[in-house]
Amino acid sequence: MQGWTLDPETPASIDVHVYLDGRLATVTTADRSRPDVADVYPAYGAAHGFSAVLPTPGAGVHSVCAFAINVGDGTTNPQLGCRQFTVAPANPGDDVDCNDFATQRAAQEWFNRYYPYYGDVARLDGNNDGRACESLP
Ligand SMILES: [Ca+2]
Ligand SMILES: [Ca+2]
Ligand SMILES: [Ca+2]
Repeated sequence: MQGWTLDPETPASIDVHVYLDGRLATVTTADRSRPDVADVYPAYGAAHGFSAVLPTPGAGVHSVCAFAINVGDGTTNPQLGCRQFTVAPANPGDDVDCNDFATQRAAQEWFNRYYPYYGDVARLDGNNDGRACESLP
């Protein structure tokens, strides 16, 4: 995640806290050169850009939010932005068969997890009707 921020009280670089799924993931300082910011706010200089690298979360939908940490006056840490993103699960390949599952429901859950990304990668739905392993209880 990247951007820029400054606090009107100071030309100094301020901290940015980045939250992943509601938990503090990275603390960084917005001290990278952003001449375009200095063009708009000459009194504050250019050292206000940030770029945060996050640990890669597991498969699923995640949110990342950045907050500028206030200095001096003010009591809130303004939210700079939030973004949702999806991490795809790794391709499991054709490593399961219907007899690896006890129930149709379990097979269906497996199927539903991977189908959006890789299709019927393990061939659990031979008749292509979206229902995996009909023969299971
Ligand atoms: Ca302030
Ligand atoms: Ca298979
Ligand atoms: Ca089927």
